Amino acid sequence: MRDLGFRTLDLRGGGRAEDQTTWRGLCSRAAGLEGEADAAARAIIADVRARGDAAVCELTSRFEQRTLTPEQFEISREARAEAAARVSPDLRAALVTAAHGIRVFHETQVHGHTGLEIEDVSLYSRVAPLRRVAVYAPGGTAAYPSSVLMAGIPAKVAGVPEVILVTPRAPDVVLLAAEIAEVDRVFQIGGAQAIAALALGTATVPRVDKIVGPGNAYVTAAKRQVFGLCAIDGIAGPSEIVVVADAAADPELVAADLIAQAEHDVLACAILITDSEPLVPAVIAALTRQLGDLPRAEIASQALREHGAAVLVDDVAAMVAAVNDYAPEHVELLLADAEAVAPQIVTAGAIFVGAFTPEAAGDYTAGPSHVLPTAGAARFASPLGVWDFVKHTSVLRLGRVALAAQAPAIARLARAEGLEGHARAAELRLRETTWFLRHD
Ligand code: HSO
Ligand code: ZN
Repeated sequence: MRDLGFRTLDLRGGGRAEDQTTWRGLCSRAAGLEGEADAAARAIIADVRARGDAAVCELTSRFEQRTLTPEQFEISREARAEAAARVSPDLRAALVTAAHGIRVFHETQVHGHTGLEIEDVSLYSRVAPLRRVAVYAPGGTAAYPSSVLMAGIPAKVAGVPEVILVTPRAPDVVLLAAEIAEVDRVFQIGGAQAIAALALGTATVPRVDKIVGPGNAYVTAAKRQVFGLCAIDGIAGPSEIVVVADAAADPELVAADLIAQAEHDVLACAILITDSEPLVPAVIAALTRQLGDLPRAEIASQALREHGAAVLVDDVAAMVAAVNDYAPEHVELLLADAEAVAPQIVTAGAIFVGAFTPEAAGDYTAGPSHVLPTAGAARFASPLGVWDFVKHTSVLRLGRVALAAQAPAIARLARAEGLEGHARAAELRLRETTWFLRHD
């Protein structure tokens, strides 16, 4: 049998110097840095800004070999319903099951107002949904209906009145997922030109407040460049998993879950971290066997070889430290005491605790969104959730007594900053005029 090439890094007792260097390299990976896609996206955004719909049509035909007129950008309600009706009943039932789990979970995230009310002062943050957001769904083999549920449902639970699905290709099952997620409109445009059109607005494409969802390098580059014109959810890199396993773990489960990640993409990262030396060859044997009849074996093997590794460390504390350094999108704990280790992991996008929680459950039905921070962004970023689709507005109300108490400080600070107008704006209100008192 051909050697899988799944490298082993030995970090025990300080580790081999070259393995340490390789591991540091894996931990400092970054999502698509500035590159060729950025220059292309910049030119596309400028073109859409100048020519709107005409640019979107021309770029779609150039990059996607599709002819599309502006009247065809949006898929009509009737066409969507017809497509959704063509999906097989068992696939429909599975999507409904997944949507139920996702909706129930996200309803736990909805929150109310915060603030304080003391005497004649009321200060609070008003939480309100964004008014219009776009969910981008990539085309090609990554046209996942599950991702439409995972982004569309939290947006709707947050109360966004208009959720737009944007995708270069809309297979029937994606349109059914849009219907189940209660998406409002669907546009069949894609690439950097779609991102530009959404951020700027064209005659046909409405301007949105936020764009979420993963896309290819050009979509990602365009999202980064339009940030500021609208919000974005983050910069998505290739999907990744760390499986943390000890001597008690079943090597077949470890291998299955590494493969489930590696089959996404040749760039996917699937890493095993363990303190059990015998587990490593057992997992490699299981990987080789399981890849034998896997439809996407080519992709998975290349990902395992080029971006995967088995990392051998001394003990549980070292496993935890390694996960926190790597900051994975997903981490699975296949440990005798997974429950005790989970709270110590602070940098992962999602933590899967115990042998009955495969990452695949998180991908489809469990409920938390599978749109998660990648490329180490889990150090500072969060899973997609209801919080991505709301904004806060501060609401301040002072009465006369409160303003009188604050006015001297306001005036003093304003004058120190050379802003006399500010000082007067506060002081004016405290003059004893009958006109003013009527508004008190
Ligand atoms: N594991 C992927 C999501 C996905 N898996 C969609 C299957 N379909 C990134 O988190
Ligand atoms: Zn997946």
